[in-house]
Amino acid sequence: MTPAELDLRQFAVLGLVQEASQLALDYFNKRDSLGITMKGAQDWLTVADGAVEEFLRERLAVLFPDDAVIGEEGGGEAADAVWIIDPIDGTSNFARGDRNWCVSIGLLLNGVPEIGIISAPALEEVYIARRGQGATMNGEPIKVSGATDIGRAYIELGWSTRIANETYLAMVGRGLGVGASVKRGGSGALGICHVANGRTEAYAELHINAWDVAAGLVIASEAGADVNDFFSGEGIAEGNPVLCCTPGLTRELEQITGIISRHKTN
Ligand code: LIP
Repeated sequence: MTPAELDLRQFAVLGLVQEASQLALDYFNKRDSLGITMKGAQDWLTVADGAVEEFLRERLAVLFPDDAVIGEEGGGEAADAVWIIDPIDGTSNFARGDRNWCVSIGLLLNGVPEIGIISAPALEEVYIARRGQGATMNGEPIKVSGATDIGRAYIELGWSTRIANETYLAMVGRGLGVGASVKRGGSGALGICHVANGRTEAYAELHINAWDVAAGLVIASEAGADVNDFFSGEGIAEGNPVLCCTPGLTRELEQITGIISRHKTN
C-alpha cells in the first residue's frame, strides 16, 4: 500500500471514528435505554457496541471494499490489510456511566500495526498514530513519561476473568512489592494511551484481545514505548498477553509481568 493510500485511509477513518464516537456518546447519554446483557462473567455488552460496530463496518465496506474487517462483536478473518475494531472499549465503564471508554480502530498491514485511532468522546480525547510518523492526542504530539524509578511508577494492570485471580493478584503483588502504584481502569485501549501520553509508566494484561490493542500499540510505540510482540503467533485470532511501558522501566515490568517486550514496533 502506498503512502498516499495510507494517507487517504487515515483521513477517511478519522472522520468515521468521529461519527461513530457521536453515535456512542448519544447512547451513553441515554443509558436507561441501553439494553445491557452479559457475554460472560464480568463481560458486558450493550446495544451501543453492536450499533457502533455495524456503522463502522458499513462505511468501511463502501470506502475500502478490499480491506478486511475484524470486530469484537461480529468477528472476521485477517488479511494483508485488516481493520481491527473495538466499537466500545471499556464497556463495563460505559454501562455504568463511567466516562473511561473509547472507540478504537487499528489498521494492520501484513500483521504490522500501521494506523491507530482511539476516540474517548466523553473525555474529549482523540489519539492518532501512524507508523514512523509519531503519535498525537487532540493534535498535539505525545511522549511516554521517560521515568526510570519503579518506586515512583504508576502502572496499570488489566484484569479479566480470562486469567485466574491468583495469577493476577500475584502480578499485582510483585508490582506493589517493588514500590509501584498499581491501578486498573477497565479499558485496555485507553490504558495503553495513558502510557503514550505519560499519565502512567506501563500497561500490561496477561490475556487481551486484538481489538483492545490494535490501535493502542502503534500509538504507544510511536510515543516511544517498548511493547511486546502481541501480533506474533495466534495474537489476532486468540489474543495474547500485552505489555507496553516507558523504556526506562522495561526490565522491571518484564519481571513484574513475566511478559517480554520487543523494543519498538518497527
Ligand atoms: C475490555 C478490555 C480490558 C479487559 C476487559 C475487556 P471491552 O474490553 O479493554 O482491558 O480487561 O476484560 O476485555 O470488553 O470493554 O471491549
